[in-house]
Amino acid sequence: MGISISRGDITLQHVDAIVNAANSSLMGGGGVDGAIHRAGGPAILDACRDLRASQYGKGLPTGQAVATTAGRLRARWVIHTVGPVYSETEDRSALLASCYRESLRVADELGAASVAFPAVSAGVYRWPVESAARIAVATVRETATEVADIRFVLFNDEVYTAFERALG
Ligand code: AR6
Repeated sequence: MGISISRGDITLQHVDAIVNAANSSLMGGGGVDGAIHRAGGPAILDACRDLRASQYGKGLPTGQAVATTAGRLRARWVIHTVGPVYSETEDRSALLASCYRESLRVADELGAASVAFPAVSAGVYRWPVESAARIAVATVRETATEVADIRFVLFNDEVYTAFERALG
């Protein structure tokens, strides 16, 4: 397994699966979620609606992951995961780690050889960037997976630098 980082827009990645930092509703939102739905087109939202109408009637729980088509994106699949909202009074690190572990489990089920991750929870959900990067890198390193190429695609310098430090 190879882990790399790059700066930029995750929707432009040539990978088998792009991970989306979604919310439980799976109905889209801002940040990377908005960018993925915009670039991938309505097929992604249609697939999310189907999931809500079937096994995820109450939404996708925090820390879990589920795949849909990637629509018009170059990727074959989008893997939606729901990060925890950061809390100063409760340690939700295990839920954030679970997002990376579960996304890789879904990627293995799909047979994806390459996966791109954003910095889950590090935007609207306010997770401190250094901590988000440490949890992301440590969890991916600890997870047994068939995915050969794992990329963290970071949108700004601050997040990129934090991941660079976490990779060591
Ligand atoms: N490519 C890569 N990274 C991006 C992109 C992009 N195109 N756009 C933003 N980022 P966020 P969260 C970075 O807020 O904190 C949504 O409304 C961003 O700079 O997208 O998990 C959902 O619907 C940050 O570093 O996700 C949920 O309601 C990282 O992606 C909520 O936000 C994650 O920021 C989820 O919040």
